[in-house]
Amino acid sequence: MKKRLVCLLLAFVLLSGLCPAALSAAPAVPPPDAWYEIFVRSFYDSDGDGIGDLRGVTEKLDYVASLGCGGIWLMPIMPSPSYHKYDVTDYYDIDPEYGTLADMRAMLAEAHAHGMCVILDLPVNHCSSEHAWFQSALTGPESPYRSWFNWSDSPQSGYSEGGGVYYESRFVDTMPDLNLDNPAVREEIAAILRFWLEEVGVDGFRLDAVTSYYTGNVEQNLSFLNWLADTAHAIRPDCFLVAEAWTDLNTLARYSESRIDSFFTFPVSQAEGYIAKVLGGRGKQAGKKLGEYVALLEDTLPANTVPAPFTENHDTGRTVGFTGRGNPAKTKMAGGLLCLMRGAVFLYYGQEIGMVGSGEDPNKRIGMLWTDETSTTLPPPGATQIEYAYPSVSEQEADPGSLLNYYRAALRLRREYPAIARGTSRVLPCEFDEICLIERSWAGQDLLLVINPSVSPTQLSPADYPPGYSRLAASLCTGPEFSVIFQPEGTVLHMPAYSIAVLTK
Ligand SMILES: [Ca+2]
Repeated sequence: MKKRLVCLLLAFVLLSGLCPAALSAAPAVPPPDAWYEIFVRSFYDSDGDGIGDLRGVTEKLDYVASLGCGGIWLMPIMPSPSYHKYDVTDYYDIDPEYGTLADMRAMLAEAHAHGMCVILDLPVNHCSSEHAWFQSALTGPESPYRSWFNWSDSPQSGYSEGGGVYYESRFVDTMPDLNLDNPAVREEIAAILRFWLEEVGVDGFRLDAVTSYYTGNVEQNLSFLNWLADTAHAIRPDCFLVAEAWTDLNTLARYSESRIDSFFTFPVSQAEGYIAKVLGGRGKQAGKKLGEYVALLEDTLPANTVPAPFTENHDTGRTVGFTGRGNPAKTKMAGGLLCLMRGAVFLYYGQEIGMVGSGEDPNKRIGMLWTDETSTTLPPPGATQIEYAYPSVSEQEADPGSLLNYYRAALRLRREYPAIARGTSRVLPCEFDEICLIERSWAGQDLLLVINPSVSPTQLSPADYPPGYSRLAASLCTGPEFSVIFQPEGTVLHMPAYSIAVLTK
């Protein structure tokens, strides 16, 4: 325990960019402000069997650290009959495809030595139909596990037939929903949390499918989430919990009132999300739209929550799907806008090199392109599109103007100016619809973010931004041939297409 705290303190020191603590239970170490989601199977294969594994993750920790992400979210790693492993058959072990508990402990030790936190995907809405609990429950009402699941004598929506009766299975018949009202089930979940937090040493959890805990009942979901949060924080006050409530902004605001640290900000993500809408069309209103969306988030989500914005994850189309394969500048800008969001931002592996994928889930989860296509893991079963729109990691590392190096620069900006992730946020009026002005204040530092998410270069004279901001502290542009120019010092600000400037007083 002591060692972990030392590691987390080290993380705190190393990563100056940390987000506002919503950890209500204790004055805890705040979570990192940038995270990296890894699908272990498709990330890096250490032993040549074509399947990514935990040793592969360990080998690539330097790479994740080089991006500037202080946290890693591992998609499910527990034993499971499926390739995606969201249907667990044993909550206390590692799937042999990925390695062993010893590999996991070694990976955690190395991640902590890098100053990084690691959280585990935890699906407890359902388990696998092959789990011993469900196999026993299927034998009949006498099974001690019968009451661990929800049964019906008649067919109904969200139920599947098993042994002449019907069991709740909201996603698919191979994923029976657990009966979360059963005290024995809650006791088991508490033991699972304790095992991973105390005996293995993970730093928290990503909670899968929380709106399905009690389908259609937000109040019951909130009550269960509060129980989960209290249980986990009692085991380890500084563990980080981020939950998947795939829902609209107003419902997300209700969920965010719970004692869970953070919820993924789904309205920001995907082709229908805020960032895509800002970058859509010719972008004449892009700055104005961005300001409206940022203000909407600030006004709607409770102040004590850590927003967790993202543009893509394992269930969604990739970002390049809405920015366009032939539009590296817009693709960079989507990443730049994401990295300016308040809270804990989440990148999905391969996003930083512009990986593509849409349609069937396996297409969104193909092998990370490290060098060339012979360097990737085997495609997940069912993948129908295995193609890459942008060069590999090694090619992009060698190109200062690559998307990968843009992401690194954007995350460096976020780290160097913690007010971006943690500050109070105020959208300021602006004369130009192309431009968005956002003020962030944190720990005595005031920043002015000047953002041009449009294709129109724009000049701002001193009357167009608040007084006092006379220093161009940093800037981020999408093409090597452009830069933000502020001259004579503290007067006219020249913002190229798709550019970001950070001004200080
Ligand atoms: Ca392997």
